[in-house]
Amino acid sequence: MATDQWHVLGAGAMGCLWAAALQRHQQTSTNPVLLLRNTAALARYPGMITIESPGSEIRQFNLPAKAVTALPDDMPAIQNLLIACKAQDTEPALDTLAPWLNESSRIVLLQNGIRVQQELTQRRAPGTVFCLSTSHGAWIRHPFHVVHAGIGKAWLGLLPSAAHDDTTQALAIMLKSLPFSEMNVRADLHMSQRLWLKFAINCAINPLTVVYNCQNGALLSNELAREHLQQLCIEISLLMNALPECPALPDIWEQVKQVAQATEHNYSSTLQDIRNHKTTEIEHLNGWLCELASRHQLACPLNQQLLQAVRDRQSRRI
Ligand code: KPL
Repeated sequence: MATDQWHVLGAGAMGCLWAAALQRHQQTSTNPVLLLRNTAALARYPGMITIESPGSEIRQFNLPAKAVTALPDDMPAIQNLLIACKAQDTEPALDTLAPWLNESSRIVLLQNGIRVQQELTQRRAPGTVFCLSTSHGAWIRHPFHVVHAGIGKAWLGLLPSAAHDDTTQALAIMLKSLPFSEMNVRADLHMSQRLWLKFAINCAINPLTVVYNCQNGALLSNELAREHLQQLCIEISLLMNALPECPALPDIWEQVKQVAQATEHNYSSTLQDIRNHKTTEIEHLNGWLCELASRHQLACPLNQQLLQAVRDRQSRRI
């Protein structure tokens, strides 16, 4: 059996992008298998993924796919699983996949937030849960057809886990298995800090793009939104400084300004979900931050208001 067989869970923009890159990376080995939500999703799968990169031709990748809900009992254990579904869908999907996961199955998480990453790191065997944080920009033109709009970078790391001290070696092995060159993946030995910072940035940008119904850059150019963003960054910094589990982070307002500028034409993933009538990851962003704040009796009025505003928009599905 090939040692580097990959399964990719989730066929959104990131799932398709990484599945295609894995296939190119593993030309001489086994094709990655796309894991789809159910048999209805499988029936809609055209048998290939299409990737469109500005300035280069459209490429198609024939990848096998299976429905998570109809995997054969005798399927061998999954060796490597890249999870590209939303944060809130991860644990239910892993429960369904449990019969095909064993102690040595390696999991790579691509979600926004930090809660799922922390929980799985604690729950699964040491050194088997990896986190990927990426600045690649991609969106779905049609189902299974992705536009790779922004060529970015990706960072791979593990969160600290008491029983595992061989992080560097585990990372080096995993890095080789991923399409490190094509997707600009590099190892990060301080993944906790990177994920907390990304979490802080997402808690600032994502809900406000919903409230102002705008691209990321407009949060800086619209005076009212900019003032709101700055106040929110102050609250988030105070919270992050007070949370004992959060590592020291650089200035949140400066970091948020840089990301909003660099992604000025992007619609945040939360606003895209709202516009597409999908459930957002807000419970894993401001929802989780408010939960941590309440555990430590810290006030977070701005985060609470924004959480409620996104929940309202989500429940109205307009
Ligand atoms: O990660 C993002 C998201 O939209 O979820 C940002 C960094 C805000 C870019 O759009």
